[in-house]
Amino acid sequence: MDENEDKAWWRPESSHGYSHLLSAGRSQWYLCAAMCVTLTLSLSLLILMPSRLGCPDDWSLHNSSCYFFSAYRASWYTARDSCRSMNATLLILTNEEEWGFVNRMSVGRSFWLGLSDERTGEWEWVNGSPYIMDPSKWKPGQPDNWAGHSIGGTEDCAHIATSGKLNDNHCTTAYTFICKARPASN
Ligand SMILES: [Ca+2]
Repeated sequence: MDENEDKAWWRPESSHGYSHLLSAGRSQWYLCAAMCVTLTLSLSLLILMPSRLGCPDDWSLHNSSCYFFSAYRASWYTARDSCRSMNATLLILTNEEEWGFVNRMSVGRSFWLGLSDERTGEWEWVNGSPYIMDPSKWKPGQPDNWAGHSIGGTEDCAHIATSGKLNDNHCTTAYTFICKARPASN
């Protein structure tokens, strides 16, 4: 028996035994951590699940936006103000996909959208953002800013015509209209 062997009697475990204990402790810690993460995720899901995005009655939810297709007609100004009164904006289109959706939803009807050149002579969205002219979206020969209306003035507001293309018309013309809003959590 050498000196080292003699001192080994008080060790509760060999060095291999310690690592076994350490390894067991680590496993328990990992298990606890995994359970905590699972519990946290479960609670988060329970909290978040009921708060789904939703739109008011008579509005359509599409790609995280709410759309209101009015059943009544109004001038462009009244349409704009009506949308605002509902915490929405007269329709501002942001991409081709949205244009397709609105077109499908408005087949055979005329709707105002939030597009006008009345303020500056340049076409702009109702929130003041510039409109990039895309002739393919307009009826042939439009916008023509026609001045033959008996009420005077020209055509400064854009609507989606029954053909599914854009046309400019006198802003006081009565058309149905489309509002767009962010969905609310409910
Ligand atoms: Ca026109």
